[in-house]
Amino acid sequence: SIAANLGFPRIGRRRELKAALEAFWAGQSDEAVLLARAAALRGGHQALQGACGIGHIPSHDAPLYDHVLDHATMLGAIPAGYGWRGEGPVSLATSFALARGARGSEPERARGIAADAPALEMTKWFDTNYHYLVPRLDADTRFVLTENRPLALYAEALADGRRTRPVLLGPVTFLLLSKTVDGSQALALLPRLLPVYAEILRGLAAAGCAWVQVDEPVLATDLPPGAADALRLAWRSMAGAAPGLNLLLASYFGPLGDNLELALSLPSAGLHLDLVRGAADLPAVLAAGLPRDRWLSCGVVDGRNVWRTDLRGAFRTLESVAQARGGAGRLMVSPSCSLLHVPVDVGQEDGLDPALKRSLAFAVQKLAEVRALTLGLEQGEGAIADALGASDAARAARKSDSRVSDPAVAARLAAVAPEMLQRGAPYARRATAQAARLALPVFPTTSIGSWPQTAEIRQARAAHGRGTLDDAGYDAFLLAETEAAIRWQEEAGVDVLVHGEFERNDMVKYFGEQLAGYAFTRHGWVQSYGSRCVAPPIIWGDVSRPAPMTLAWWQRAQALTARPVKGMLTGPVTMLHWSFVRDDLPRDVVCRQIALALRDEVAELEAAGCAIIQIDEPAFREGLPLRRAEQTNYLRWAVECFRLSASAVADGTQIHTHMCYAEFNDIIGAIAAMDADAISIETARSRMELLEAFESFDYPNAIGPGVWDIHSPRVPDSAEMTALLRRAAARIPAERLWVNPDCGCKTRGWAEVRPAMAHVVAAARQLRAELV
Ligand code: THG
Ligand code: ZN
Repeated sequence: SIAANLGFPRIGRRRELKAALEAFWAGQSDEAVLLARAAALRGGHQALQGACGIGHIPSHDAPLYDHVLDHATMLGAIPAGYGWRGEGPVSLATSFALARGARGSEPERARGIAADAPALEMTKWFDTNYHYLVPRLDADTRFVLTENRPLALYAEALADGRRTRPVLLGPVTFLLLSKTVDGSQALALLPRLLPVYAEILRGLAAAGCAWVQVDEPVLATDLPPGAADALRLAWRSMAGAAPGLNLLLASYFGPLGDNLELALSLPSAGLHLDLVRGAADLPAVLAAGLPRDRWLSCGVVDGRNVWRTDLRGAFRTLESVAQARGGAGRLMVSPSCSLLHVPVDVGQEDGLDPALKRSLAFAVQKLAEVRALTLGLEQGEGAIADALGASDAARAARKSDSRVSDPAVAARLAAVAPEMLQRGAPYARRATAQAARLALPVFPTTSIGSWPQTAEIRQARAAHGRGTLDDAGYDAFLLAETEAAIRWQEEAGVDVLVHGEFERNDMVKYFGEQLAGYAFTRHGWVQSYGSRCVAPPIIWGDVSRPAPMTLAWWQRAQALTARPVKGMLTGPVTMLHWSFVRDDLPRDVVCRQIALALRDEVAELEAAGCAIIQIDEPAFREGLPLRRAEQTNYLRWAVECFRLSASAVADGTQIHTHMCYAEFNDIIGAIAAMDADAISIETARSRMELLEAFESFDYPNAIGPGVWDIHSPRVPDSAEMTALLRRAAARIPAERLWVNPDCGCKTRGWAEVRPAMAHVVAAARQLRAELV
């Protein structure tokens, strides 16, 4: 049996890739330096995996920015305007213009990149918090191999003495993740795509490469029409292209389920199964009898979470597989998916509680687990008795840790009654009470919550963290920023103000730090997109709220103005999705614990006089399970958790929520069921196309469709915003329409925010005038 890995974190244990990229973009290094740094990093990572005892080390798994972008540029799937001339290698300038939008720089002009070329759209990679760039295709797209990068990287590793297993995004998954701009069927391009795959695979075979990992995670989803046939065609073609080459078909993130037979029927030398999320597949795979001459890669180590593996349980699973197959031959032991989704090494976390630290495994520790399990298969259980014992001990310690379970939290959860999920009155009566209390104009204006996190704010936060700025100095600085923001909003004529969230950085971190049951890492970074990372907190115990979290800042802001200032909270579902969650409780139970903690905060804000409380749920949609059959259940408990957090208030208190990313159409019913009095959503980029959802579904409460796309530095004029607003007003009754940007403004600068918010207010005033 072979110890294998499917992908290693690219960013580096100290985010070396981030530093290299950002230095290059800032003009502080050149292309040669960037490429050398990236090569050193991947060489180091491969050596590290070798030292962990991994036999099949992945290569071509460490793109500079994003693997889907790299795949598209390798295939020549590059829209016009990005400076690529239709053949040959793609320049870094072109790749980065696709990733980040053109900057109008000299190297861009020299290559003919249009100064206003926008970035490709970003979207979430399956149900993870990683964003990939969406390739743009149309019926005329022609694929050419611009450069055989898997081959180049295989050769690079070989020159270092390592035989690696290149990773290749599968053709059907690639097409299904792409977007056609002309409404044509992406899968129709498959026949044009397959010769390029054949060329890549032949090149690898000729170089002596033994195995290629071809990722088709669409097999873990409900396949759209035509996908099964496309997979059959693609795999027949790939298997025939280089008969000596072993292809490992890799699916992950869930069971194959009804795609199992299809996956087994595809001509691959091996099949990788996610046995963490897809354990349900195993009996059927063994019963169906994957032919003995084919390899089975058992993904028994969780690549999506940070907990130590139950090594004994995983070993039992592997033994049962070996027994069913008549021996441990042709077995691979692997993480369930690429380790992209976990941090690099828990060894560098010196600030963590020691007991918690012993329960954790990041990428390096997970590979050691993979190695131990492989050794056990080869040499028998006795050979890994120490590792199994240590795993048992860590599990037992976690189970008996008195800090993990809080009886008061369990008791509160058990006492949740149905009426706690219900506001006192239906929306219409609440709206009347709120109108009387708030006396807002028609088409009220507001913003989503955050104002720019300027360089000064980041510097002050860093200085405070280092200890060079004391608590009082930092606090005075934040208060001055907040006061300036309040004064400016009043002058701009905004109706419902926000304090600006200058005291927060990542909101999940901000709230998690104030809740019991959460822990934080120092270096636990996970790539979010490009050079941007998040350090997800770890929920390791029952969650409760020892003290108010946002009350003081809301009170200080409200004291500065007679206009209403919103209370700003992050909702329970988002707090869950953007954390590493304990695996000893169902996710919905953890979510309900968070909801109860937030419910107390909501009640406390209300008691202090806060009339409008916003509970953001930007990750509500991304948490949707990949399979339709599981979506209903998720939506039920996710809606319940939101309502549990929001429903303790009186009719006259207004609850807002906010969601990022479009594509709500399929869950609009659930969004309505959240029963927030008002919701603000992203629509500006899609020019109100989102409102189509509201044609077939009568959204009952108030809604603020964004009129300004804050994701772009462009500041639209007020006429443009007025036009969007008129379109919205044609669908949504005036008394239920809010006017706002489409997301928080923390990534924008004041130079854009000031004029843009003035235009937002002008657009609302224009519509008020037209109404009269
Ligand atoms: N928080 C968390 N997850 C998220 C978001 C978030 N996922 C989706 C979306 N928002 C991702 N967006 C970003 C935007 C900016 C950054 C990361 C994700 C970012 N990160 C800093 C960096 O990499 O330099 C580090 C942040 C820090 O120092 O805390 O800029 O908002 N959990
Ligand atoms: Zn948003």
